[in-house]
Amino acid sequence: MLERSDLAANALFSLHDEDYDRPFNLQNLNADTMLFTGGRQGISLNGDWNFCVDLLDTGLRQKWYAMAPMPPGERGEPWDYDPYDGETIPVPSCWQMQKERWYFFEGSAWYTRKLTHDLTPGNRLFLRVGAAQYDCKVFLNGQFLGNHYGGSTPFCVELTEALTGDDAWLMLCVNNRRTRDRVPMQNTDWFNYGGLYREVELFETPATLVRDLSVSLDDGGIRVRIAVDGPAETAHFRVPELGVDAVIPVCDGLAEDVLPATPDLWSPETPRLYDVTASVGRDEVRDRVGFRRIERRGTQILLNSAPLFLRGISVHEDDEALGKVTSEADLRRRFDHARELGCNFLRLAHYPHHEMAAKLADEMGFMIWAEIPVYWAIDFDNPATRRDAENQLRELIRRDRNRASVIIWSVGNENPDTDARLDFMTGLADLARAEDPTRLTAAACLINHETLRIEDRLSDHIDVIGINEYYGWYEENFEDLVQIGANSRPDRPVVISETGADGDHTDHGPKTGLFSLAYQAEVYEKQIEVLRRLDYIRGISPWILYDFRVERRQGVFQRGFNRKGLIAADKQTKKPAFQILADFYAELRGAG
Ligand code: GCB
Repeated sequence: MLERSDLAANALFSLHDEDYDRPFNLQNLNADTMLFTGGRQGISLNGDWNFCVDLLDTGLRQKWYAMAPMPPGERGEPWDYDPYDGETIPVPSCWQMQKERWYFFEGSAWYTRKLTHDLTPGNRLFLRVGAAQYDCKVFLNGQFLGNHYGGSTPFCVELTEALTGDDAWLMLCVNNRRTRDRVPMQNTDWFNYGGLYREVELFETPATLVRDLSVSLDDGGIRVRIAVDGPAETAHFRVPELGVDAVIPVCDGLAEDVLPATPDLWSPETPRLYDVTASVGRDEVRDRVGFRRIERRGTQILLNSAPLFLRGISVHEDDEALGKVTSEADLRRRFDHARELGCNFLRLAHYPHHEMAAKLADEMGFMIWAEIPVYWAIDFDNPATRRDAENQLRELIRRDRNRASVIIWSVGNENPDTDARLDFMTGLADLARAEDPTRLTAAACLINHETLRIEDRLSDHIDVIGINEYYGWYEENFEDLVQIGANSRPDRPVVISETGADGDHTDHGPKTGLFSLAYQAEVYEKQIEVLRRLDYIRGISPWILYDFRVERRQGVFQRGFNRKGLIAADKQTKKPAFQILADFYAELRGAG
């Protein structure tokens, strides 16, 4: 803070304090503080917030969050930033997409807005941030309430106690710097957007509330688990269409039971959903849930006991104009394109996508591979990094585990096979199973292109082995794919989690050879020809539905984009390879 009494000394101290971040990096806003928000009436905090980028972290050093609103004329000291005036930014948004001068900005940025909420006495108030890339520190009226790590999962913080007086000011400091200890680390093949890029909301609840609700199919019927915050003797659970209406005792904050019921099963062909309600005292939450069984048996993946081939497509959360900001219309267009391709499956790469994605997939009948960004190099030896990855996985699972569409939790992508990585990632696979025993685990594993084998010790610890192979692009001989199967003899299902080639559809694009649309189409044709002979493959999710923005692709045909999309970054222009894959999937559907 710009201490009136001793400004010069404080300024000097703050310049020399390299541990300024430590008190603000508690990561106490985590999976354990999440709030189930289904059916709750939120109060949107979307819209314009005061905004300032802060490359040098001056705000944390000087304590900008502690500067109470004051007219400029009354200030006894020079402020280096005025949180209550000046530039604004819309929430949700990625700052890169707002102003050209923020395009490559990586660092902290301050978001400030006034809260005018009339809290009913005895009630509680929670702030929920849909996602903030990557570290988000929360201050209310100058008081630090905690921070959250991880750029793609939601978090909640209770404001009740700190909400004093009529003029409450909320300040969030969001930092997207790429650092060695984060997940992902410095290097990725997608753009490092920054900011509050998903919805920000307030939720008011009674003193005793449903903290969490999980519902799944069980042998005896429906398993329900209600986590209760506050004193309560019983919880009430209902699925009217199934005649389920149960009062369940609460013991140590948990109400758990298996209730007899025989729901119609969810599948992509019949995406049947049921309304469920859980209440405790005056608090009630709701969800729409599908019931289905997903298993691996030998080398097969079974949905509701029937073997399955995953006709998939990979997709990033990226938009030419909006960056990572997603809307329902954008997601519906995505699923419409997937339907046009003939897909029954999407890989949501390489981090948790907007929660609406799995909700729409539930409704529209698509299966989903959901993933956390344990991508390429990660500081696998660092216990703090491991805690962060585990928390991101927990948050993803707790957010989406009522979604029938989600069949796979993937714990990582193309990581080097070291002892530290094996320990880290088997830990994640175990955690996924412990949090949610009803789904399959997966990862994109490694192929040794010299010995032509799947060679990755992690593959023994997950249910589905993903392989990313780029024959025709990074590798040459398509026939190797046949050999890889013969040499590896996998004992569990293998899915080609990526394959593809770049195709530049613009006027700059070449007519033949690498980066031409013709070449991309040819790669798809050859892939498909070989695929017909691969009996060890249980599904594919080619790379990728849309071209996407990325810093590391600066070739003449890339110009800041990965152009392996079947559709260009405008999300309209289809490349010829689109139809080739669509024809193949039509053929598979006919055969299946
Ligand atoms: C991969 C990565 C993916 C890249 C892709 C590519 O193997 O998993 O993130 O974007 O290759 O285009 O090189």
